[in-house]
Amino acid sequence: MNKTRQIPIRLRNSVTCPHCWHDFSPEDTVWVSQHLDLRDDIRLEDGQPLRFTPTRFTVQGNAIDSGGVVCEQVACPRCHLVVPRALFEMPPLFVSITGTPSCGKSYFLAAMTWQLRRIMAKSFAMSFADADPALNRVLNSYEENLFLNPEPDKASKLNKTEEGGDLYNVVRYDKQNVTYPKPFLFTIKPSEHHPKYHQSARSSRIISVYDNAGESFEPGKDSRANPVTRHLARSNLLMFLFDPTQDPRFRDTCRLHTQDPQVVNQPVTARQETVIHEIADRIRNNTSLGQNEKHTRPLLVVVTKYDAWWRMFGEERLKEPWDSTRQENLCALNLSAVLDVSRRLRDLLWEHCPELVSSAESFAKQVYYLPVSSTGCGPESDAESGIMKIRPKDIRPMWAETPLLFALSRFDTGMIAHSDRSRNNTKGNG
Ligand SMILES: Nc1nc2c(ncn2[C@@H]2O[C@H](COP(=O)(O)OP(=O)(O)OP(=O)(O)O)[C@@H](O)[C@H]2O)c(=O)[nH]1
Ligand SMILES: [Mg+2]
Ligand SMILES: [Zn+2]
Repeated sequence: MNKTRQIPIRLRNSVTCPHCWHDFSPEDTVWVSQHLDLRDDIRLEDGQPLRFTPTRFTVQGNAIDSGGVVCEQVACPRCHLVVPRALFEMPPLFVSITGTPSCGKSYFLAAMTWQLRRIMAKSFAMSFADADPALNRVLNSYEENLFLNPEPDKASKLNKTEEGGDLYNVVRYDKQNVTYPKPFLFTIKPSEHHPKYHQSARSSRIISVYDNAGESFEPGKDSRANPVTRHLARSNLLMFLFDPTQDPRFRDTCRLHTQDPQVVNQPVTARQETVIHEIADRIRNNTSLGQNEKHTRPLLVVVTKYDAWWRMFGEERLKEPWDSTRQENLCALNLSAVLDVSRRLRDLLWEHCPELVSSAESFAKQVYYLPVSSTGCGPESDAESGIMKIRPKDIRPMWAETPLLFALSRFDTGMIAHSDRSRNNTKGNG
């Protein structure tokens, strides 16, 4: 029987594994056995179900394992890790979130996905959903901790991202173990009342994003056995998170205007532009990008913890950068407003840390600067332990969704409507 017929209808010619980034043809997909005796897969930790190339299928197209049990999960033929079926139908969009330790990557990831689930549906007639809730379990627990916490008055925190453990899969190749970061996968599709709903097959995307530890961007931390940031080479969208509270020049200027312990009590200082140099090196080493060429994919410099440094920039709360259109429940992203903020933020960064702007712009052709506050307020520092926590009831993110919305609108599917500065003149889908 022809294997390609068994996986969903409009198959893509090639699929990229979000775990090991191997490109494979759908017909090479392996399936995950269900029969309890079929255990101890060669690549995975002991006890994991065997992966197999099927010869028998049900009429619905699911494989039958050698124990006669119907199977539903499919996996990558190289690393044997489970991949969602949506990958066979939708083009992937790899997003890399980079930055020094404690610059705010995990909080940003949680706030971004939480906001996008609601805003995409309510304002842009798009759905943003887990491609596979089991794969997104850790990120979902971050969101629940911050935004659905049953004890909203009790100070809480997200744990520091470790360089090993729960966020990684270990795969055995002959005698070598390789550690891959677990991807978080989301599908983006137009919903029924979107004007381009009929084009959804062409415009849907599967987003693959990772939560790396900041230490993984230090020199020497990515290797053959530990390719934890290899997504950089595949990345369609690079986000570099710059944390002004780690910069003494920013701290000196905003110290008088904030109680944030990251500014006043326990400052962490980091040479953050070194991360840009490191990601540039890794991308050059793993792609055909020459030493003197600029990267052609967009680089977003996401400037985190806006709540701590807003006085250096403007209003206390950033306004939502989208306007309503004539169509109910469909907004248009105001690109001019976003670009204006980007220009003003570039000026501020140029004044205080020109080496950062220069590193970003000498690496990538298109660089944009976007302020974000994942929490909308600063954490409190525990008097004894110094651990920083925040009360879930106080959390009100600002612009956490904007970097991805902006990138989708400007560089990708055309599914996010956009408008110009006049706010009446709507282009795109509006
Ligand atoms: N004021 C303020 N603090 C924030 C914000 N987002 C995160 N933080 C604080 O920044 C600290 C680090 O945040 P994380 O998201 O864990 O940082 P990370 O980049 O994931 O760090 P690693 O996992 O070590 O790489 C925490 O103590 C948060 O309370 C924000 O929007 N505003
Ligand atoms: Mg983290
Ligand atoms: Zn793989």
